[in-house]
Amino acid sequence: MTQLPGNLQTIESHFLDLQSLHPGASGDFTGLLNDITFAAKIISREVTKAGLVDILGATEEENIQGEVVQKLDDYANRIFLKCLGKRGQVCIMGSEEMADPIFVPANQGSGSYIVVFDPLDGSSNIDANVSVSTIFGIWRRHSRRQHVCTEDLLQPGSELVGAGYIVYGSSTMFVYTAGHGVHGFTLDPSIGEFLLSHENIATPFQGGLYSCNEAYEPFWPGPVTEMVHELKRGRGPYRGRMTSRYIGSLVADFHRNLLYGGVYLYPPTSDKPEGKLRLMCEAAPLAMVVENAGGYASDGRRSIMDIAPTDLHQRVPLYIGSREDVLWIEKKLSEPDGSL
Ligand code: AHM
Ligand code: MG
Repeated sequence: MTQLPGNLQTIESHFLDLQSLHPGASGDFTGLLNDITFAAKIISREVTKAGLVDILGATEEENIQGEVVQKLDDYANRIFLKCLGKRGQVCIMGSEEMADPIFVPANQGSGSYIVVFDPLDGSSNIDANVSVSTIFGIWRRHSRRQHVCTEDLLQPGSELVGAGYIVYGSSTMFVYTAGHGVHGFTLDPSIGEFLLSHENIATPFQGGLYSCNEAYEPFWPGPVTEMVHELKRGRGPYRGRMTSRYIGSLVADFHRNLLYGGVYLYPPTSDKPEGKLRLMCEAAPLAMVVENAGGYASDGRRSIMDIAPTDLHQRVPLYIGSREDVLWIEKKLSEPDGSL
């Protein structure tokens, strides 16, 4: 007997299903997710043809983090700014590529949403055809004042109303959560649609993968080194032999561990006591994703979701992935002789 194929669902129809869970919703949030999807398709098109056109290489300009901006970073940033909030849903946009947030003037709409994004994370991998990604977090504006300000922007991860990422890899995947599960969509480039491919992603409670840049071990705090050694010796929550996997592209590492189980860590080092990754545009959105998939994210002492940012570009140490693994790491690092 011929088997009927499963239902095909586009990402847009998934967003509409989400909206129907909130009777009375204005449609602004749905519109915003659609705008992000549209930006993702354009960026995906450029990333996948990057090897064909003369777009590779650096612009020679430095971003706020002091890193050389790759042309595709710059392009992805501009696409995001162009696509977001066209319908006036957004009041503040913050990007890893821009020193200052953009406050939308009150006379150009009174949007309820704040979007912070890393338009193209892992850009050092572009020339080697390794996966790169976009990360985004969406917060709701709480104040009623006429003009938005920094206070509206600086919210902890626990206040996120939506978050996700787009990974431009062997295929382009859009993964998001709005608090009702984590769902993944794969882009079918022939029809230009993201189709539901990974419904309700649940990450294993423990995993056999750990991902970190081990070249930094001599510069880690002693307790981090000890904890990683224990993990390798099988003294962590996972009972089997651990395996190391590190691409050096955050979302690619995170996404693999989300599906297979394991932990990604970017601890502090003596030269970077705050770590490298950014709280608002990288750590907090991924923390929301992992928590909605049953995992956990910590800075080594507390949940990433609980950290109130004081700056858009604030950095944070990150331990993220399978719940039991990250809780074990947090416990190890908070033992009396394990303090960071
Ligand atoms: P970026 O935002 O400048 O691209 O840097 C973030 C990237 C992450 O994708 C990756 O996990 C990390 O930096 C790798 O850093 P390192 O080379 O120090 O291991
Ligand atoms: Mg980044």
